[in-house]
Amino acid sequence: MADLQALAEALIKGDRNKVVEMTKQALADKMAPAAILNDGLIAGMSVVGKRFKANEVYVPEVLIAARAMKGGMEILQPALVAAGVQPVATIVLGTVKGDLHDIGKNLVGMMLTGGGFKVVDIGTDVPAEKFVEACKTNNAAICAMSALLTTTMPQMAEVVKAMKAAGLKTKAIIGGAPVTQSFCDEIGADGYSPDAASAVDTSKALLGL
Ligand code: B1M
Repeated sequence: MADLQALAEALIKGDRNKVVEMTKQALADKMAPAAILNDGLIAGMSVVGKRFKANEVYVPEVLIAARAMKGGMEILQPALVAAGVQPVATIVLGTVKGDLHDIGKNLVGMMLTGGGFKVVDIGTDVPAEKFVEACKTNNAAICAMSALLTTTMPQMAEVVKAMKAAGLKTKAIIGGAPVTQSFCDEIGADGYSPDAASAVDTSKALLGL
């Protein structure tokens, strides 16, 4: 019988081949796809997130764990769909207009995916109207924005303004090296996260999960 704790540990180590094999084995053993996802893959990614937050592991380890998670998810996805397992919620994610930095945004996306969210990544240099349109089209619960330049931070305020003008109920969260909680309060965003792992906690807290 497949061992989901061992699956989580293989993911923490970033052992993609092992994660793929163990996910296949768990399905062959007729384990519930939701259990494989929650107690294996997401459990492992959540440990990686906590260690990253505590500076016990760094960007390369997170990328390697995310690659392993992706391998497992490719195997698991059809079974999840067949079992009717829904993602926790949908999050639209992008770097704001004028800003091309995407390394942090991509890490945030990986952590959110690892946290069970469906992430719609709309890229970099994204204008406010495109955030709004993507939130509407995808019925997003959260709109997540990244900015690395002090000069592009005001674009976050533009997105929040455009979301309010469009009457969206979608929550807005922001992050990136120059972004702070006080800036978040100033522009009326719903949440701020200092790092990729915290973005999962902030999103879950905002949705009462
Ligand atoms: Co640029 N750059 N860059 N750059 N760059 C910085 C940001 C800078 C601080 C360097 C410096 O001067 N010391 C500076 C900004 C200064 C400022 O505004 N105060 C700067 C500048 C000035 C520029 C240009 C203007 C340079 C020029 O052309 N004259 C130019 C701008 C281009 C543009 O965007 N229009 C530019 C270009 C570039 C490259 C293209 C060369 C490259 C980007 C490549 C890429 O992203 N694909 C680049 C890089 C790599 C950097 C540095 C060196 C590293 C950024 C990075 O990826 N960090 C950066 C200096 C530095 O930070 N040491 C710098 C690693 C990443 C994991 O961290 O993105 O902070 P970070 O993400 C973290 C958190 O912030 C958080 O989670 C992540 C993981 O924990 N987070 C979120 C991020 N988004 C979040 C969203 C959330 C929650 C958390 O919720 C939604």
